[in-house]
Amino acid sequence: IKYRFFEKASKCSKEFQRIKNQHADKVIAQVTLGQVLTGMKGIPLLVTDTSKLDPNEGIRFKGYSIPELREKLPKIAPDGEPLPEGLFYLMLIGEIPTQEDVANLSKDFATRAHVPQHVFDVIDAMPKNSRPMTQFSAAILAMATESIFQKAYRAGVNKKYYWDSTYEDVMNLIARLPHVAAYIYRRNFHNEQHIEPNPRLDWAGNLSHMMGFDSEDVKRLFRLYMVIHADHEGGNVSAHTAHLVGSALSNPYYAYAAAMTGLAGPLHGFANQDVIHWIFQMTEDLDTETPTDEQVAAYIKQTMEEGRVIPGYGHAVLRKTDPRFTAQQEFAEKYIKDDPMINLVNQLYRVVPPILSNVGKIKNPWPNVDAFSGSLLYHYGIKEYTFYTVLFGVSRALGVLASLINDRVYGMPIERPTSHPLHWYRDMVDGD
Ligand code: AMX
Repeated sequence: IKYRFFEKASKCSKEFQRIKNQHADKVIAQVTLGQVLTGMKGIPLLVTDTSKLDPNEGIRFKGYSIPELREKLPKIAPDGEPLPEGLFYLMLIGEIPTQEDVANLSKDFATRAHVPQHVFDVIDAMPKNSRPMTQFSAAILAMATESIFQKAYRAGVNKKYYWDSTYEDVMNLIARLPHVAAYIYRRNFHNEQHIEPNPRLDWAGNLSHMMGFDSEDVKRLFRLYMVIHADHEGGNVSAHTAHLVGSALSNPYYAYAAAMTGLAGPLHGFANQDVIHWIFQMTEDLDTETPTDEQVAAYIKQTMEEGRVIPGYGHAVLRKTDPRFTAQQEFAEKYIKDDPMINLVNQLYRVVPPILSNVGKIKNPWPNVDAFSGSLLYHYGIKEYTFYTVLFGVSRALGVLASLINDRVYGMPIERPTSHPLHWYRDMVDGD
């Protein structure tokens, strides 16, 4: 896989260098002050090849939509969900893998999956009430002792080979994340009764196993979950952070630990736990498990009047229902009959969008991926919702770290936009 990847990526690298050298003066966009002051939305500033987000259609990975991935990527059982290893292969190499390619990748991850003891020691040294994402980010940082890139850099490797040791770090890191995540889960919620990995299982199946869920139902959900959370082009907080930190030639462990501290924010990956927390607060405050649409509508309005957002709704880029939401909804319809939490999530889908639309300023009233994911986990007995963002974090490694290897093959420079004090912008509009 490594050399198949390099063969493809080096062609793109030549394109990158040619465009950079021959067309650097070409103007490709105008920047408005509004864009600068609202989070740089819509400015084409990054090169990311793994996936592309369309505001109306949603994410495509190397051109494939989520329904297409569910149909075309290799699966363990013909009617099951695609293996995330296959998506990783697709993002790296640009082709749908064969069953054999995916089996080889699963084996490769299994052979790299050993987590050094000091990483578990670092986790164990933290108070049990530290947030799971705090433990997860710290554990990834602690794993930087293993960085092959860092050793190669110190030994003076030529910059054209940076990609090689980055690839090794990325493969090792992805292989080890499920064990780290499961360790945190069992430590916090199952009395430190840890479960060893099973090297015969696929990457997502093994995560489910180590968390203590050996049913095919949960493994199937985890495969879907890991596929749909893997990437969302380059500008989201976790992907952009990994790219930015990586652009300083920080090793992949540093870059990914930083990305995870971004994912831990409520406007990003923390939203998946916030959704369940908010639903619980609502049913408690309304004193009913089955509120009417009118009660729910009033609660939504009250939340916004308190200056809070409705978690799981809205998006910086998307302008329609997130296809990742729809994929999970279809999964629930197929496999789950009448679950109270899922019923509430579906009720919110009916009630929230018209209210958010009426506010006027909210650009996207539709649900994002986080509106659904917690209810599925909850249904299968993973009720400890403070852990949910860690699962998002395991998955996001696939796309973000595939991009980091690309960055190194392309020889991307350090990222360094310009900043100005507020008066500079004021003078631009008011004169001095
Ligand atoms: N509830 C209430 N208000 C919302 C809202 C929501 N779900 N979504 C947007 N708004 C508000 C914003 O806070 C902003 O208010 P302000 O002008 O007073 O600051 C205004 O509407 C305009 O925001 P926007 O341009 O539509 O969105 P954005 O690009 O600034 O933010 C996002 C996008 C996702 C942060 C926002 O929609 C939000 O906070 N949603 C809830 C949290 C959430 O679900 N995050 C997960 C996103 C997906 C992910 O990364 N995992």
